[in-house]
Amino acid sequence: MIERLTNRFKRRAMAKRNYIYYAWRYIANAVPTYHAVRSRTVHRDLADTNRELREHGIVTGTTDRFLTEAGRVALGEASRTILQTSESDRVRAVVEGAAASTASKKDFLVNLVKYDKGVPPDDPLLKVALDQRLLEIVASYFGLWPTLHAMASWLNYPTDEPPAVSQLWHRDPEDLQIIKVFIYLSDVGEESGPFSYIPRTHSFGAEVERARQCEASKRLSNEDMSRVFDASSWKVCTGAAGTMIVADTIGYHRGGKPTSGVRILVTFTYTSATPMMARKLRVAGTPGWATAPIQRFAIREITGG
Ligand SMILES: O=C(O)CCC(=O)C(=O)O
Repeated sequence: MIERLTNRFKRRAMAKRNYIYYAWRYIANAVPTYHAVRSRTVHRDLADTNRELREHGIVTGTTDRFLTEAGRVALGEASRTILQTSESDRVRAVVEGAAASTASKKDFLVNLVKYDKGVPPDDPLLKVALDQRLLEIVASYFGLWPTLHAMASWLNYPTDEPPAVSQLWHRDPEDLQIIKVFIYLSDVGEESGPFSYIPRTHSFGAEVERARQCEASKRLSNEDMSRVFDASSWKVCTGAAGTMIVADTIGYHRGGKPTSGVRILVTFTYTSATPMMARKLRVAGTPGWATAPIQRFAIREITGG
């Protein structure tokens, strides 16, 4: 029922809170909304971050802005393994064109983590995705406790092909509101294919009406986009390794198309409890360390052997 309603807003931003939004938040997501309203937040220094995210649809910074100390330690552990994998023969062969990409439809990236048997419960990347500070930021943005929908690590490499799929400007389809987090594990300059975003084109953002001019096509080139939003208004997220981006990807964005070198990152997707696209994520066991209710909620129904 709720999917029938929310589907009308798939890949669209809402200008105002309408009855579909209220049904999504207060009826379909009554439980996570109740939790967000009733629970005490642990981190009390997030007002500026939450305000920036609400207003612009995107907030960037170093990891200490978004993660607890424990989350940063886990990120260090995860990135050591991921960076090692990025130098393996398998990955080099793909980057050098001697083997096919590991990502369906995206022959410009390699998946650096594989969770064929589910995410191990003690996986350091899971600890980052369930970091309590990060979850509280997402909960404040949604107004409900988030669900962890997906996690991945990518290496993007240059190709001779024109920009395709996520390399073109688009809105994401997973839910009425979505938060994607990107953490760069390599330095990302203009040539490395930085994540780019058009601020205020997320739901309730000040540019939603103007962005309607883009909605006739699912994906837009830079040229098409610059007719509506001048390139000077694009937020191009270059940054050193350790740069973190938190964005509502209903807002217009496009992904990395490196022209030289590679871009390595980890990414998490958060939705409500009633996404329009089913989550494929599984956790192969119960993470005993995830003791906070907001953490357990984010992975409810997907844990176990
Ligand atoms: O590769 C990126 O920077 C962003 C990818 C993207 O567009 C997405 O995950 O929706």
